[in-house]
Parts: sequence; structure tokens; C-alpha cells
Amino acid sequence: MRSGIRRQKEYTDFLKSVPKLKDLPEEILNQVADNLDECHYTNGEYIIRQGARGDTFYIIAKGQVKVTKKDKKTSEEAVLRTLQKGDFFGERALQNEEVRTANIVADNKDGVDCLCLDRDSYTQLISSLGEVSLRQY
Ligand code: 6JR
Repeated sequence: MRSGIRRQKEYTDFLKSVPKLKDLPEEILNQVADNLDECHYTNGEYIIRQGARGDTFYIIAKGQVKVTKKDKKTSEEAVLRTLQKGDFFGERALQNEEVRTANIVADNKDGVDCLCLDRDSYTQLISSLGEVSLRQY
């Protein structure tokens, strides 16, 4: 079994490869690493559903996801973009306590792994980073 310390080092190293997170102070990165959970999704699984309430922030550790949004008129889901390893999502519903603005669907035949952070940790450790919390699309 991996020890907690080894896992923390692995997560911290990974976080340092994420462009918008890597400049956080070491102490904050360590606290983020301490609070991360691993979440696994199968191909096609909805990680986030548009309109749902949400309390989780995600960083992709393996695979890619599709961001889709329902067209009000046609009710069809349009693909807005794909996100890949090192990209994050789910910040919007945490930022203003509103609902999820888009769907996030796992898009990798071997599945998608994310590192997940709960609302409290996000609020304490990451929300002050404008590059994450104020991201414009
Ligand atoms: N738009 C997550 C990635 C986009 C994007 C456009 C929008 C909103 P969440 O999808 O956080 O959950 O992290 O809401 O907690 O182009 N994402 N690309 N969201 N919203 C979201 C983001 C991520 C879903 C996007 C996103 C919009 C457009 C018009 C309101 C009105």
C-alpha cells in the first residue's frame, strides 16, 4: 500500500504540473494534496449534470472529458470543448453557490481519473486564486 506521505508527494508533484495551480505556495499545495480524493469514471459516465447542485471541484489526472450544454430551443446537447489531463472543472457552482452550468462527460475508453476536492477545501485553499475562480469561457 502506498503510504500517506508518498501519496502526498505524488499529488503535490502532479499539482505542480497544473499551470493555474503550480504557483500556489508549497504549504497550500500540501494542504490541497492532503484533502484530495481520487474519483474514477467509466467512458460515457456523467461526472457533472447541468442544473444539479454541486459541492466538488475536479482536476483531471487521466483521460479526457467532454463539456456539453443543452440548447434551450432544441434541447440537444452541444459539445463546448474537451478538457484533458491537468485541466480542472466544477469551479463555477462552488464560486457562487448556484447550479452546474454544463455537463461533464467522461470521454476515454479506459475511463477517466479525477482528483476531487470538496467545497470547504476549495473555498479555503483555491477560491482566492482568480485564475481559477474567475475563469471566463
Ligand atoms: N461554459 C463545469 C468548461 C465551460 C464553458 C460556458 C456558461 C454559463 P460548474 O463545466 O463549472 O460545472 O468548470 O458549473 O460547477 O464553456 N466548463 N467549459 N462551463 N459554463 C463548469 C466549468 C466547466 C460545469 C464550462 C461553462 C458556461 C454559458 C452561459 C452560463 C451561461
